[in-house]
Amino acid sequence: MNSLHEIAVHLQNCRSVLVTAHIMPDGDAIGSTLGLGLALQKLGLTVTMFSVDSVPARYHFLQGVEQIVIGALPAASFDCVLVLDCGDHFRLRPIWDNIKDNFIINIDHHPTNPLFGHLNYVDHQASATGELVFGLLDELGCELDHAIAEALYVAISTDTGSFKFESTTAQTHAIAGKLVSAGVNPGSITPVLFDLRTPAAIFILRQALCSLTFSADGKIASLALTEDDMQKSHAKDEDLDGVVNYAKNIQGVEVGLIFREKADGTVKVGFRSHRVDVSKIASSFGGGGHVRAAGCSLSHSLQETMQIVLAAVRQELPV
Ligand SMILES: [Mn+2]
Repeated sequence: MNSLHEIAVHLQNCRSVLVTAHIMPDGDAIGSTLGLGLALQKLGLTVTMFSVDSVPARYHFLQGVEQIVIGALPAASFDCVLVLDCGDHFRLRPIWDNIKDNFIINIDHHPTNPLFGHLNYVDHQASATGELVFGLLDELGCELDHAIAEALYVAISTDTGSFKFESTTAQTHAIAGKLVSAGVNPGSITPVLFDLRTPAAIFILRQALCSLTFSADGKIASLALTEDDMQKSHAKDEDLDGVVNYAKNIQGVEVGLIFREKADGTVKVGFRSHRVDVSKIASSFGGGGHVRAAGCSLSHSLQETMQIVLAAVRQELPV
């Protein structure tokens, strides 16, 4: 493992960089990409910010977000590729073959990260990759402006569920404090990030709640959505953000699950837990994540996937 200082020194010798994060980006992926990308631009580098999948609408207010190139990787050469918030290189699957021969810098906070970069900085104590980007900007001597601060604030506040997850530390709040000092207004951003819902998100939430089932004496709560449910609700993947928490937050539940049948025949599974290490369970199915929030995809029918995953979760329940 390397230090942020080593990464900063390396970047000072780069001229053209690609900054990217995982597929189906969340607030940490977008905020970290944008925060670091804008900062490196300020330091005079030629920066391409890239995301395989589109930026969820709730992050469109961020300044500079329109600079993030979506979908097809530009045919340019880069001195290095900064990969942010990717628990493993599979989370960059659609472009990995095109970037893997570049010099890769891997900055992440997932405990399952196998250190796939040439330089790696993985700190699973950090609440968000945004915290690590903040540390890197400090090493680079980059002054925060409003756009950078807002991007990093979005990264950190979304990955901590608005500073309420256990991953939130004194350091998290100290960094957030500095971002507020740099001009971020939590009172105007937080409702946009956490409260505002599209009609489609409410329709798919209703559908998800109708599918609620319990197993293991009420210790596991599952939600299941078919592709048909998604289409009828006109819901996009981003409309499912946080829906799994309705299962997790039921009294007596140890593990909340959401099963989402996808058009390609796979079933995506989201895990949330209070005590159980769900990253271990997700990893056993080729996925990954954090101890209390993880995910994986299986190539079985919805019913079969539910049986397989529920059996695995039952094994891990506290006695
Ligand atoms: Mn993250």
